[in-house]
Amino acid sequence: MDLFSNVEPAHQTFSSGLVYLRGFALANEQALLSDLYQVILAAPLRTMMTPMGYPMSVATTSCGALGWIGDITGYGYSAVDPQTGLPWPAMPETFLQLAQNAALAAGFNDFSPDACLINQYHIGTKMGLHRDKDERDFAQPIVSVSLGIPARFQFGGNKRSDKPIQVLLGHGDVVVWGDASRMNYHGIMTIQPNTHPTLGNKRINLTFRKAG
Ligand code: MD6
Ligand code: FE
Repeated sequence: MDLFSNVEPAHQTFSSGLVYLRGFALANEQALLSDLYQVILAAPLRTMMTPMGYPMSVATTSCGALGWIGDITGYGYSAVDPQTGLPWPAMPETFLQLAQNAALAAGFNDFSPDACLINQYHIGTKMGLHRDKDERDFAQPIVSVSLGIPARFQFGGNKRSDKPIQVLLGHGDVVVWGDASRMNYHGIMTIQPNTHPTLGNKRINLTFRKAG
């Protein structure tokens, strides 16, 4: 592990404004995963409802001052976990450091996320093209951390019809988007069968936002 600790991760900025940071989350992997398990123990993953009344295929929880919730009335943020009636678990320091360091590496100073949405995908699940528009502060970027089995991420433009690029996101990869691309369409293509040594047949995505 330490053999490679002085090697810069591969950074790439796509023309649509997406910044890709390969393996950026691996520097502190063990602490990050152990904090993730603590958060999921306190606020278990659960399936939210779409406004159409269907359960989402992706299981979700949150940490930080605000958590993302979905139900029949729509999507939004809440300071309280509706399942436990308690505030969401605090955002672990490892999460905050990672999000801020990734934002900085992508050229965004002063990222102050107050919400970390945790999504768990199993094989066969996907997330259709959408934009993240439930937050109040679009001046701040989105930082998205991928863990576990790989997924094909689609990142398009400001219009749904803009042809998306595809980026394979593996364990520890981080993508950041903001400014002109903050409202760009993006999604996850159907997760293909795979296994990861620690996370098994799951993919977990952490997305950090300034929601409030
Ligand atoms: C990803 N996730 O899983 C991208 N957006 O890599 C998202 O774009 C996303 O997981 C809104 C809410 C939950 C998400
Ligand atoms: Fe999204």
